Amino acid sequence: MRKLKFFPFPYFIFVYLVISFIHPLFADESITITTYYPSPYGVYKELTTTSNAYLATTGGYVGIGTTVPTVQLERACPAGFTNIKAGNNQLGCMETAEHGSATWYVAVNTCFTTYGGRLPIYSEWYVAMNNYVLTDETDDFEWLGNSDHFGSGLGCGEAGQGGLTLATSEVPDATRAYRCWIPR
Ligand SMILES: [Ca+2]
Repeated sequence: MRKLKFFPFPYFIFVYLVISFIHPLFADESITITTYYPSPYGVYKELTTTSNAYLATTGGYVGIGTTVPTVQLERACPAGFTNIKAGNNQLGCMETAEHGSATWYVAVNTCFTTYGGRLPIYSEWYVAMNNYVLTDETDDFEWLGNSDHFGSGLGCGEAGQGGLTLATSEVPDATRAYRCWIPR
């Protein structure tokens, strides 16, 4: 009977080590975590759902661009804007300071190209001025986004000269101050 010329044990260790090294290079890892109350806290760098997503379903708030939301769904406002919110709802972001005079066309286009926003309609402008302290609220007329249709004496909305409740309309080629509005 032939004698075994090598001891097999080290050979299997070597194969095991090679497989252990190669396996993670080609394998996808899929981990499903099911948690029950109380659920753990977690911070994720990136999170993707391929189907439904449910957030803050039993209370709490959802923040986008903020870690301190105070209403059900809140987007952070850019610098220079005031967050307009009440009653667990964010209405939008109103520019805190007005722009210098420009035509209605320039005002509308500037708000869109700069912020992706628009001019506020009168109700948005009014509640922002009436509930928050913004600059130059009643020093002059500011363009509004409502009454956009021009013709037969109608014009683009304007408000703010001498009081919050003074609103009228003006032809869009006139020049007025304005501030931009970003809906939530
Ligand atoms: Ca003003």
